[in-house]
Amino acid sequence: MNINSQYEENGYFVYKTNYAERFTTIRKKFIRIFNEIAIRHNLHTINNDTDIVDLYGSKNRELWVAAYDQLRFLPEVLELSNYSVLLDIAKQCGIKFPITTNRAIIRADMPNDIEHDFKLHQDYPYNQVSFNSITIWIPFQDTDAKLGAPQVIPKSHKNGVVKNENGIIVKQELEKCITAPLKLGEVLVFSHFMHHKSGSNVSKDPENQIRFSAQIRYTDLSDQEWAKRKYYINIEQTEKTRNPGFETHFHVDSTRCAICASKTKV
Ligand SMILES: O=C(O)CCC(=O)C(=O)O
Repeated sequence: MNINSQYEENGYFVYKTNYAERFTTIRKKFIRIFNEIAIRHNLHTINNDTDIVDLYGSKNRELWVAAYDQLRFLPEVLELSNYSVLLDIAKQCGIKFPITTNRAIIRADMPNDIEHDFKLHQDYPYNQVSFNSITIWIPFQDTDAKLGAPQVIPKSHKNGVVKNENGIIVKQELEKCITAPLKLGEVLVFSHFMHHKSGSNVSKDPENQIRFSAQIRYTDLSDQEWAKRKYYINIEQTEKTRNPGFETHFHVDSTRCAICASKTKV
């Protein structure tokens, strides 16, 4: 199966990029950001994951939060969405005129911190952009089930937006979830309609305790259906707007989409 048919059939696929070295460099820079704030507050230097975990568990949690908030603004992070391989993936998923849906999101999932796990959801309700939009989930280290590899429900992208409460799917069919472990350099690509959730980070590996990841989202300015909605973006995230007021369905290309073609007015 080529990427395109795998994607259309399952709603997701894993892609091996040649960016492992770049991702390692970015991870090291993340650690440097935590170090920078620590030494400026006369704390011990931060050299590794264990030091960051210690800061997180200390009375200086607010410094952890301040450093975390800066990760997404690193120039190296801002340029991720312009990586040629990622843009090529977007093209292979039918996105002809890629634009980022929002700024890159960086997660730093700490061990045994389930409070921030994202329950089963679809990305579409959160932005409501073109139906062919994709998310590229990038790990900055090997990410197995113990480190909280993402969980997906294959083929769950085929029915448009399903009923949700504040974005979280009402019918939680967790038994259908499979884990998508990723090696450094691999990325997980999925449709905005695919049902997915966080895996829990229960890592005990001192070298690899924090699950650093980026989520890059591409949407398609050339998508006819979205253009007709005047490039609507659901910026106001209320429960009301997370259940779209229009019919939704997965398509790779609105000009080839039978459902879009059958509608005179979207
Ligand atoms: O990284 C995670 O654990 C969840 C992220 C996610 O599901 C999302 O951003 O849509």
